[in-house]
Amino acid sequence: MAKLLMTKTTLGNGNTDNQSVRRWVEAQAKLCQPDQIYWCDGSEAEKETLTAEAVAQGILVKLNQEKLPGCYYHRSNPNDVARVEQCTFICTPMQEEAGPTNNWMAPKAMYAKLGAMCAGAMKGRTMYVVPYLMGPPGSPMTKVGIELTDSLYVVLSMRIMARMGEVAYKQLGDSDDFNRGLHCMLDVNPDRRFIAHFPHDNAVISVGSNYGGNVLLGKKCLALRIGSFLGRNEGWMAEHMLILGVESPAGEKTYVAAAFPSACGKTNFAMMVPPAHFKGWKIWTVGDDIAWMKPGEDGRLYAINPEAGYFGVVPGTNSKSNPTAVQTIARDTIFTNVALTPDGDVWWEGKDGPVPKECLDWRGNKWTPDSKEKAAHPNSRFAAPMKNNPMLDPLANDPNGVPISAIIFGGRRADTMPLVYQAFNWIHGVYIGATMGSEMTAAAVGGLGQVRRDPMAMLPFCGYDMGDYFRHWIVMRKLIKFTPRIFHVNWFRKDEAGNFLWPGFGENMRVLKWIVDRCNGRANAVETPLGWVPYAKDFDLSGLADYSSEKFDRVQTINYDDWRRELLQQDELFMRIYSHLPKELIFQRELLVARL
Ligand code: OXD
Ligand code: MN
Repeated sequence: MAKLLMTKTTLGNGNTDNQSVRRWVEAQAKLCQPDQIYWCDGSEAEKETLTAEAVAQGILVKLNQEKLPGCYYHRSNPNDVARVEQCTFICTPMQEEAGPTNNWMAPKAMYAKLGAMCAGAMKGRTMYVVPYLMGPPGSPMTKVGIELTDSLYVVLSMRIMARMGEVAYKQLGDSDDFNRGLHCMLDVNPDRRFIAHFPHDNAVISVGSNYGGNVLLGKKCLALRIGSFLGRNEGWMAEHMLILGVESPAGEKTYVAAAFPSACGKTNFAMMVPPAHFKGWKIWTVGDDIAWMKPGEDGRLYAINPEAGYFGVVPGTNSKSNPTAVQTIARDTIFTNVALTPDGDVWWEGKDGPVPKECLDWRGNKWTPDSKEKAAHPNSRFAAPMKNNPMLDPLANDPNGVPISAIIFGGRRADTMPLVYQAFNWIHGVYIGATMGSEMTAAAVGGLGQVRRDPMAMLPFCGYDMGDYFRHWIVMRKLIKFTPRIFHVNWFRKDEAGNFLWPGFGENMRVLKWIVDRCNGRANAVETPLGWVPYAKDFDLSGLADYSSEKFDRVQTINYDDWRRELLQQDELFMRIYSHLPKELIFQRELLVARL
């Protein structure tokens, strides 16, 4: 292969003849002025070299390899621990295209602003060229991205989260259709932090952060914000959804996609282990965060998981909440912002086993059980390869994806929302998704605990106007012959004393079974103003200790006062996005009011 015509020292074995890639990298290097350019090839040897380098530089700490083979630890700057929506911009030529729920700046102005910040920003540093795929190799749905970054932590995380290296150049060939991602850490200063998307150029520039959601550019930036924009233009859907396969004892497989806001249990749900009572049932994981869905030739909706790893919230992960994750993160994992024990192990609130007598907290300060602060940051994360998942679906790497029978929307709601109900039809389901609300979590900075509208869990991730996005959902109906059934769930409803009305975790299998049975024409349901719901007698509660059918009725109650308030809150979103809001959704609202 021809040597790269770089003016800088070039390192690494990654190489490409693709002229568009080479010209673009050259131009960015001219701007950022790194001392050297490292072309990643994605090999195991490279992983070893770069990991050793990261350890030598103090970016990673090698964990106890006997307990945690292949695992490393990273501490981020304490000002940089979550996504920052106020610093996230959609830069379309017209503000109207980005819509009222996105921050906007004209592309020219943003390129100029960030260009000035990036100028010379990599002096004395290395620019890593990270080619990657979102999606299985060879899939017509797969997209190529190239991320240029001065963060070794990003390089090593990207190779877990995406299919990274030569495989991307192979898929790209001599095309210039790749996402151009530039990441400069700068001084990791919140005042100089921007995550800017240029959907018309298929480009992203991220500066001033080193937190996963802001800087692993394949994930939220390409797979969701740019992806949703591309999907609208190209006739497919990019969604903030897990994908799982439910296998019955008879071997019947039903695939389900589910949208919950960040840190509301998508990873746990995607890796659920059915309780003992569900003998012979299995849950297989396809993905835990993102689904790209496209109508197939047979008229069904097919989904791929564009990612290759899991970037999950650590606290609360244990063998009750997610035994599959416990196995998945036992090796080859990068832990960020958890606590570090004296024997080179990691710890977090809610981990199995004893609380350590002493450790270093996520900031590196001494921590004991008497400390007032949490040892692990509430948004501390693991980055683990999906191939470690013992329940990885055999079709997770299938270029054709998996056929989706049900779509589930859900939020974290202490009141109002029943455990489960089913939409009357697709358009009603779009309304249910569009009006979703959830209590805010630590995955994003600000507003903890407040209910905010988070349509389809895409509020922070939709790369264009939210009303147009709803329109796209409605248009997709015409392209899918066998539409998935749509459901809403809420695992988090509480009674007046603040106790959860549903046990959650593995017991969510009971809800999933009803959903799967509905899709396969087997379960009864009764019509309510909200949609179809199960009667206690049609819902499997057997073997669930201390759970009466009265309690089930309570978790399913429709409280009319709550719903009046809910409708007013939903209106706030609809008013905000009114100019592009499809009229169909206003009719759906009227119908709901009439039914209530
Ligand atoms: C995530 C998020 O990291 O949604 O997946 O914040
Ligand atoms: Mn997410």
